[in-house]
Amino acid sequence: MATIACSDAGTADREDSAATALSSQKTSAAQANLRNIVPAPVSVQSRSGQDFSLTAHTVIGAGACSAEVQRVGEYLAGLLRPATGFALRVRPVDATAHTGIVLLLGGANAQVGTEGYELDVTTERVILRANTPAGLFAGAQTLRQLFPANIESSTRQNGPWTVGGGHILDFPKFEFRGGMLDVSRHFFGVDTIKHYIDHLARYKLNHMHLHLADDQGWRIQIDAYPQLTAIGGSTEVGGGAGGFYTKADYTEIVKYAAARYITVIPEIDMPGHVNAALASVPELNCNNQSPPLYTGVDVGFSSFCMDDAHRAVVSKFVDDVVRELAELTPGPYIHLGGDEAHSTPVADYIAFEQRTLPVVEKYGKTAMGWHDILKSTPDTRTLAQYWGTTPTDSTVEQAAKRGAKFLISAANLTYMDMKYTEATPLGQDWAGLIEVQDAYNWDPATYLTGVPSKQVVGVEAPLWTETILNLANIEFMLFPRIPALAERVWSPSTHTWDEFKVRLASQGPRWKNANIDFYASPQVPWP
Ligand code: NGO
Repeated sequence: MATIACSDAGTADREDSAATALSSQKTSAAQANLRNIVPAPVSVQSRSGQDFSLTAHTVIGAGACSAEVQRVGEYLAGLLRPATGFALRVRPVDATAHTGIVLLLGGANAQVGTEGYELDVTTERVILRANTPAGLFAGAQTLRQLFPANIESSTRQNGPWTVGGGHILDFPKFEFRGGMLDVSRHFFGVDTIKHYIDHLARYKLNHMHLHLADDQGWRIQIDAYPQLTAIGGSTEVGGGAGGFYTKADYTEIVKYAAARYITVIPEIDMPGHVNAALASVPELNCNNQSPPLYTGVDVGFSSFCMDDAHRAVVSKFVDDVVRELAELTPGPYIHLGGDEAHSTPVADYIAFEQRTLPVVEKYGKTAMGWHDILKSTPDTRTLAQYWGTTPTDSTVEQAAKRGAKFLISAANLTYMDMKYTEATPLGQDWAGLIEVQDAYNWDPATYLTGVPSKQVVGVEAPLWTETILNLANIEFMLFPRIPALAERVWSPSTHTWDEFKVRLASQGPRWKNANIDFYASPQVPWP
């Protein structure tokens, strides 16, 4: 009988990986999966003759020690049940369990830190060890990839459900690994967001940034200004019905993400990109009159009123919005946009940011902004998100000297709304075409001129949605580029495109089985 168990003790006898014969000449299909993991683990060693099989008698046990470990066990069981058709009950088992899949909190190699894990596969059992539940969750994503590709199917498939024997030690290179979805240009309901979260989780990304307000739509309930959603949430690019998240919807999203160890970052873009707010709240306009709603795709034409007479009303608006957002946000960050404020005079922009970014700190959060905010020389707690298209930017270099930290979203490498080629149907091309090899072939640690790697927190892949209408469109733009970026931000930089593209190819059948739409790039040797 196989079980998934959990334990705080972490004292289950360790397979001594150094002493075990690890190299395998014989390659079973199960062993092949060990070499096909994306993002590539820090170290993978296979053990011939040690494959593990999940069977109909498998019982999954977890949780006497920690409700959270039990939950990770349930999550893993939930991934494995549909295709196997096995019941996979999750129940408590102690650390000496000698069969099954065992989740152990504690006792992992210290190297794995707070998000990594160790996975040991032998004929008898699979042991997943981590120092945190987040690490166990990451390990569960790896284990998922060790099963045959039809494990991803939502209907019962034929086994055998065999995992290659071996040992994996793994942990991320960067602490911030994220994706952004623009829900303003087109609105996406809670169910679509949950799929998006699952796609990020699959590749061990740990932040989801939601671009909640722009010229075309305001998408989050703010009690102090109900008209923001009633008016500002009522349309989108192309004039569709738009929509918005109630606080209950948003809380549901945050909870769903948290269960996948993903931190949600809300963004309200300001002082430009604010037409939806201006259309909803007349007092934010210098003439106290609202402009019409906007359903086009231009940028840079809107601004909060910056004159002295409106300073108090704009400041109160910002304070109310940030306060309510902070209340909805367990994570550390509130993002205040700040990009392309072409209709705000520069001096006013700088003064606005100097007043506004500290409001985020007043409510106990850390401010984030597009790197345009660096013009206002914010304090070094503020996280700047770099979205330029070249590695060299003098404002960035100066800020780096002052100690600023950066999140890299270089538009020509990480923008998921850029087309793959001129021929691909969706997306834009203002920052260039991004084929999957382009998304892969760079190193975030050394990318920005004058920014030492210790000042780079990680990478985020934004998906702007001027041309993106639904989940299938979202998936087509993410796959296969999001796994490429995930590897850049998780794995050691030693991996090469020629080797990665083979691993990436092995993911294709998984997406097909999971009904995930993707761009079948000719650069990848799909099976
Ligand atoms: C820019 C612009 C967005 C667009 C996006 C489209 C930033 C930070 N501001 O990126 O408003 O939607 O390009 O690619």
